[in-house]
Formats: sequence, structure tokens, C-alpha cells
Amino acid sequence: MSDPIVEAVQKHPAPEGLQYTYGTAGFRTKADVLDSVLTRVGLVAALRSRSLKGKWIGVMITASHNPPEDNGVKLVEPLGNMLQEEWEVLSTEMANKANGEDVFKFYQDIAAKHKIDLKAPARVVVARDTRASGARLLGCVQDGLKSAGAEVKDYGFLTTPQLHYMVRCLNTEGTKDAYGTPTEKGYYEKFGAAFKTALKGKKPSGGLTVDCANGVGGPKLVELIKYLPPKDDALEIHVVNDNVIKPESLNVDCGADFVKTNQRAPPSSKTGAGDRCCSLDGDADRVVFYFKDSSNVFRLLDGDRIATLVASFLGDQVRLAGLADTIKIGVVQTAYANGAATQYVEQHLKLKVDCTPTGVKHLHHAAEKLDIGVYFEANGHGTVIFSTDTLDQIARYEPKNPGQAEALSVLRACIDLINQSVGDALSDMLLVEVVLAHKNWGPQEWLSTYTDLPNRLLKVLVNDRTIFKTTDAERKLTSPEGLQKQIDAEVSKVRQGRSFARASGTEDAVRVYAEAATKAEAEDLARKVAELVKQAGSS
Ligand code: G16
Repeated sequence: MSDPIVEAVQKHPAPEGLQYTYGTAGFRTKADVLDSVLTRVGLVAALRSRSLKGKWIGVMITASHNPPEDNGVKLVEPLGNMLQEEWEVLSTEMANKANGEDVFKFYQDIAAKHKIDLKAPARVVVARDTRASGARLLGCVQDGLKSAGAEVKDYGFLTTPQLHYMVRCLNTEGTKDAYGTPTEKGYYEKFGAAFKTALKGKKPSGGLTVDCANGVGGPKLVELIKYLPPKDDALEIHVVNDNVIKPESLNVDCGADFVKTNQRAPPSSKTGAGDRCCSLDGDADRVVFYFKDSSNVFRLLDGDRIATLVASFLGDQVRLAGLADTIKIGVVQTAYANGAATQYVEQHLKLKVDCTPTGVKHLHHAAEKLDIGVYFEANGHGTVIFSTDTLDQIARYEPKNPGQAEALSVLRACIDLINQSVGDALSDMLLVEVVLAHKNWGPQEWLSTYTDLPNRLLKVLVNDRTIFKTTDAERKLTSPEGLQKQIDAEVSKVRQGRSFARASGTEDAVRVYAEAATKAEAEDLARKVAELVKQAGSS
């Protein structure tokens, strides 16, 4: 059979014996077995766009925090959200079809089942991070898109959140919800201007050293800096680990995942005590802050800290603006949130906390139900979203005095500064700096709001991670049988103990998290639970 789709699929045959799954953040695995997946993702993207009458759909080629030899791909919905779950399932099926004819038939079946007009326009935006395999994989997507007759806009290298931004801008252009100009310059201008307005002439104390994980965030941050107010008036940023010429250095001994998992600064870090630092991940959708205290001890300010800082600041502005009776703020976390952070939000900030499974798509959905939803994973991935009603209220509200007017204008600038389509390390970083400047805080004051419970995160390699099934927002295992009981027994032996195990959605491993009253107890609990997981996973 000869059809452009069959030909494109046959040009990139699937390796035998591999099963692909659209996981936590799309397809992720070793880059050298991804060609066939990328071509088929091109077909799904074209179908998804046609199903929405030609709305722009995004395709991002990245493996984010994963090692340089990995790569991946994810699809972005028209408003910059993650792909709808039903389409994740279709993508998985498409990726696992044996050959060109099966793929072609499935393509037609999807169209028939979802009443998609295959003559309708298909529009797709593509971008990639700086991985060496990116160019080849882009070619594979392009082959799929071309064979399906899609119109393609290739933005070259972008951070993942920039791609989400482009998609939202393209789909809202010329409407009352227009999000911005769909160009890189448009992105820098929007966030640069919002940063300046939100600062209200306040200057963050000291500079900020930004570790860019040797990924795409490096060159993009260098560009963004050109659009920020001059460093003497606002923020002095020192960019480090921005070597994209050596793709093998991506995420190696640097970046947000390294810092969060190892609870230490990148070994190359040269900052002194009290210097504020942050690390982005490989595609700049996560950020964590940290510093050395006066005793030279490493102190981490992770996603939980960003959530508490931002929720308390936005809560203050809403109250000062006189809107506290009508606008409620809530915080969304995952099981990885430190117990002390959850307690702080509930008992000190008196805000509601929801817990969802890992993956920003889950947090985003929960946050959409709130007036102002602050959602961050402990690993630094997150953002704040405002409901349409809340945005309207804030836009229409007439302040009753200068104090209210001031708070209202800060709130409006924060709305512009926050990338509401998805967690964005660059926008989150600027937001944190705004809050610290307004509070006149350094990292020590930020840290002093509460004390984290010591914790440990471990990665366990097992034969088959799919046997690890969870419930209760991943806090409890339902399979393998009996394992949860064993974990509970270990947890009960330590003070303030909590631990859980879950299969990663981006790597072939099971993750174990443990926290307890002391570092020794947390480490010990993590090690014991990891041993239990290892045993259960090797049978
Ligand atoms: C992705 C997801 C995050 C998730 C992380 C780890 O991050 O977008 O929401 O927390 O993977 O997931 P897992 O523990 O299942 O491997 P990123 O930054 O890699 O895109």
C-alpha cells in the first residue's frame, strides 16, 4: 500500500520488542529508540489539531531533567496545557502499532471514531531542547507531520515553557484572551515588563547566581536578561552552567534535579555564604533555590518553599486590596511535599491543601478548581493559575484607597509575570525575586518560615516497575501484595516518619521517599524501604 503516512512510518521503523508509554511527561526513553515514536507523534498532533478545527498543537522534544543520552516528546493542548488523558492513551496505542499499514489504519480509525474531518486544517508548533539527538528526532516528527499534511511552525530551540507560551499565544491571538506575541521577543518583553512593574521600584538584595543545567535555559536566560531592568536598578544575575556546546554535560553534576535529589549545590559552585542561588533543569521548567548559611551549611529552598512564599505573598496582596472575602487561595502539592510545608500552609497560612499524583498535569487540574491555585511539586515544577472569574474581578475592581490601589497593581503585575500555561523556571525565578524584594528578605529569612523535616529520595532499579501500583495520590501501594504493610511497619519505628514508593513515569526505576524527625532516621527509613522495594521488584 502506498500512502505518504505509510511511507513516513516505514522510513522510521519501530525497534522490535519495545513497548512505549505516554508517561508523566510524554514519551521518555533512550534517544536512539525514539525515531518511530516521534514520527507517530507527528500524526497524533495533526489529528489532535484537526479534531479542534485547526487549533495550534505543540510538540516539544525534550527529556528535561533526564540524562543527555535520553530524549522524549510531549504534546501541548491549545491553551498551553498538557495533553488530554484520552489522547495520551491514543498516543500510546499509536506508538506501539507494528508497521506503516497498522499505523495508517489506526489513524483512520481515530478520525472515524472522533468524527475528525481529515480535510480540516492541522497546525502544529514544534521546538526542542539542546540534546544532541534533537535534530534527528525533529526530522522524524517533521516526516510524520508532512505525511499528514500539517502546517508546521518550527521555533528551533526553546525552553519547554516557552513552547507552551507560543501555543497559547497563537491560539488566543486577536481574541479578548490574547496571551502575548507568539515570538521569543514577545515572551521576553512580556515577562521583562511584568517583572519591572511588579518590583515597584524595590530592589532585591544581593545578586542571584543561576545554574542553567547546561541546557536550553542558559542561552534563553541570557536573552531574557536583556529585557530586564538594568542590574543597578533591579536584579544582578550571574549565569553559570550554560554550556550548550557540550550536550553531554546536560544535567550532569548540576541543574535542579541534581540539587534537589542530592541536597547539595553543584560541585562547580563558587558562591559564598548567604549568596542566593537557583538551579534550572534541562528544559527550564523547574527551579529550586539554595544558599550556604553563615556556618557554610547548604540550605535548600525547593518547590514547597516557592509555593509557601508565593501563596503567602499573594494572600497578603489579595487581603490588602480588599478582595479577601471573594477570592480564595489554595495550594496543590504531591506526596513529595515535606510534611512541615503542608503543616505550615494549613496551620500558619490557613489555606486549603490538595494532594495529587506526581506530574504537573494532575496538579494543574486540581488548581483549576480554585480561585487562585498555587501548585508546585517539591522538585520545583509549578506555577500559579487564576480562574477566569478571579481575573475578571481583579481587572474590574475599583480600589477604595491608595493602599488597596498599590496591592491591586502588584497583583495585576504578578498575574502577567506568572506563566499561567505551565510551570516556567524563568518566570517562577523572577516571581520569587519580586516577593523577596517586597518582603525585603534574603534566603535566610525565607528559610526561617518553617523547618523542613529531614528527608531522603532514592532511586531503585527493579526488573519490572509496572508491578508497583499505587492509590491515595501515590501515598500507598496496592501492588506488589503485602509490600505496603512492610513499609508501614518500618515507618512506625521512626519519629514523624512517612515514606512511600512509586514507579517513575519518566525513568525505568522506582522512587522511594522518606522523611522523619532526624536526618539519621530519614536516611535509615529510606534505605530500609528501598531494600523492601528491591526485594519485591526482583522476584
Ligand atoms: C516530569 C514531570 C514532573 C514530574 C517529574 C518526575 O518533570 O513534568 O511533573 O515531577 O517528571 O516524574 P517521575 O518521578 O514520574 O519520573 P520534567 O522536569 O522531567 O519534565
